[in-house]
Amino acid sequence: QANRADWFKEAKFGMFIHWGLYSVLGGTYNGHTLPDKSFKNGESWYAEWIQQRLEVPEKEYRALVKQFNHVNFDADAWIKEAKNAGMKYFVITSKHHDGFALWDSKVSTYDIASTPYKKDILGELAKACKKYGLKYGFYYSHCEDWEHPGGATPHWTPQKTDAQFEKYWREKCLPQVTELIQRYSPDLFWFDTWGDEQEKIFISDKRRDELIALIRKQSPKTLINGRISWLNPGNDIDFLEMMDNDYPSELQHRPWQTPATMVHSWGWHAKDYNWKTAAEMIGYLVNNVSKGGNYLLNIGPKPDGTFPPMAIRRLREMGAWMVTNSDA
Ligand code: FUL
Repeated sequence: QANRADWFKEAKFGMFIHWGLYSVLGGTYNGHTLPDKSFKNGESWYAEWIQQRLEVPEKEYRALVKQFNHVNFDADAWIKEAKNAGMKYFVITSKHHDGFALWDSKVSTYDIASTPYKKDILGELAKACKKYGLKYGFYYSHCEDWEHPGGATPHWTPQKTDAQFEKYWREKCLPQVTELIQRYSPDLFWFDTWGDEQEKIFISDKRRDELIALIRKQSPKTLINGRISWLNPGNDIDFLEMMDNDYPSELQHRPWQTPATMVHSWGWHAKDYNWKTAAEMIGYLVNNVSKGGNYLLNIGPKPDGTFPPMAIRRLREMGAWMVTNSDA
């Protein structure tokens, strides 16, 4: 009997995209640049975390909406690069932790419709994926949301109450996930928690199961990842994000992938010089595939909508390796 995750098990290689308001800042705010490696207690000060890490005042961060104007965005060009690199699926940040929606959301004005660039980015990408035969899905930050007054924020900031979070959950999270399903019919959701204390309270088993049930009911084909609740994913998830074998053994027979990025940050960082070579990344890919897993490789597009040339070069090198090493 066909299983909804069959395609995922065969896919092996996918493209991940982190793109949002943070891309406009490119890792630098007010003369301060985020490091391109982990520092202080091994923490990663990623470019997509700039609002929190460099304490950008809310008003200023919101003002980036008016600067998010990616005149050179070309969905076809992105997906063609993915296809030529040998990738079989595509995952993009529909909403990262900052709370900004990359589609025209009816439940929030903090969205693409408020930017000068009003095109339906997710719709164009979904269309291109269909054209090139890639599956597609959305990263959606369901726990952290730095815009809604009830959304979770990092542990070093004042915490919300459970009642506040509940309001966020009903007003923004659940309706937005529904919008994404109804409008774009995604093949997967990539939810994001990372296993801290706060998550145990906010993403209770009850809320986790409510979100899963909502998706299963509306779209039985859509896969759900284990990071819907890092500490307690439950039994009804489809695949795991594996970084260092950190799941209980009873879950380890699930399909899995490693999310990885070409530099240190996931979102665009103009001064992140930590590019991995194509050869290194092929090594990671082969290592995963040899153990039955997938490799989801991330690119942080520039604010104008193009891929950094360094990323394109690596995608093409990997694609060339695929051609010379496949039996097709
Ligand atoms: C993490 C996030 O905090 C990072 O910003 C990034 O999205 C990574 C893939 O997952 O949990």
